[in-house]
Amino acid sequence: MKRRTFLKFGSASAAAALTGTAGLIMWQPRAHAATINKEIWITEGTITQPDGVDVYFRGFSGSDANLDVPGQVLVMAVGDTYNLTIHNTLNSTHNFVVDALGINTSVPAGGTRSVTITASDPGTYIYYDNRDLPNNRLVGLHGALVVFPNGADTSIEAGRDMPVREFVWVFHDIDPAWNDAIRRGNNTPNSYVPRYFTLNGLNGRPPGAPGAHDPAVDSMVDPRTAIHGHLGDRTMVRCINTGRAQHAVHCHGNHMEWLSSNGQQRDDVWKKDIIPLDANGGMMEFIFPFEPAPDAWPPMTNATLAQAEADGLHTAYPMHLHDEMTQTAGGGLYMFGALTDIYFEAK
Ligand SMILES: [Cu+2]
Repeated sequence: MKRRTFLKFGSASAAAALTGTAGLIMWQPRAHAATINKEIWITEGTITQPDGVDVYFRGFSGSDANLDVPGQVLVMAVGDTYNLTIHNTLNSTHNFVVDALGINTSVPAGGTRSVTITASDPGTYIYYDNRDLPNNRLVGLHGALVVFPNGADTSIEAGRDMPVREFVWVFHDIDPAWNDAIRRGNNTPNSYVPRYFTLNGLNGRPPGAPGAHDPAVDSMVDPRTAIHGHLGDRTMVRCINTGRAQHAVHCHGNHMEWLSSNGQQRDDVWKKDIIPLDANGGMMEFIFPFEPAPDAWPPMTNATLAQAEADGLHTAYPMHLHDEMTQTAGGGLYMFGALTDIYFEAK
C-alpha cells in the first residue's frame, strides 16, 4: 500500500502534535530487561516559522497525522530489546540509521520495515536518515535515542549518580531554501544560510511577542525544554545538534558540569559557563546542579525562593547560545532563536 501524507501545521498545532515526544525523560531504574515495541511514521508537511513563513519538513513522527521535528525520543536500557516498526508514508525511500549501534535500515516508499535496537553502552545517540546526506537529516528526519544503564543500576555513565531529572535538547538550524529544494527534488543551493534556529523544534518568543509564554510555541516555557528544579535537584541535559551550525551553549545561574562530548566521557568534569556543541551530529551532556546562584542577592535559599513566589515573581535564568546569529529568526528577529529558561523553585 502506498499513500502520501502531507501535513500543514501552524506553530501551535505542530507543537501540540509534538507534546510529549521530545525533551523531558521519565525513567525509573528496573531490575529486568524489557522488550519494547514502538511504531513511528515518516511524514512530511510544513511548519509555520516565527516570521509567518511556512517551511517544508519531513519527520519521524508519532502517528501518520503528526509531523514531529525532531522525531520522538526513543528511550531504552542496556539489555532491552527495542523493536521499532517504521512506516514510510512518503513516495521516496528513507533510511533509519544509528551510526554508533551499526543500525542502517532502508524503508521503501509506502513501505514498512522493522528494526531491532540493542545497546551495550548507556548514553545519548542520534538517529537520522543518511540518504542524500545531509539533506534528509536537515529537512527534519532526525531524533534522539537515550540508553540508560541496565538493571537496577542507579549510576549513570561511569558511576555518576542518577540525576533528579533529565532533558533532551535537540538543536537544529534551517535554511528554508534548502528545505524547499529538497521538497522539489532539486539540488540544494551552493551556500547554506540558516534563517531559523530551534530547540526541540521551537524558538524563543520575547515578552510581548505573539506566542510569548505559550508552551505550544515558546521554547522558553515549553515543558519539554524549560528546566524547573529545587535547590539541589541535579538535572542532566543531553544536547544533540542535527544542524550545520556549531554552537556555544551558555547557561546563567549556575555553571554547567561538563560530562561528555560526542560520546566521549570527560576524565575531569569541568564547571563551565559555555560548552561547545559541534555541528552535524555533535553531542554534549552536562549537569545543571541547581546550586544557589552565586550572583543572587539576598543569598539564594529555599526561603528566599518561597518569598519571591509569594510576591508573584519567578526566579529564572536563561540558557542561550553564544553564537548570536542563533538568537534570531528570519534574518533578524531578535530573541526568536534557540533559547530557554531555567527556573529555581521553592520546595
Ligand atoms: Cu547570557
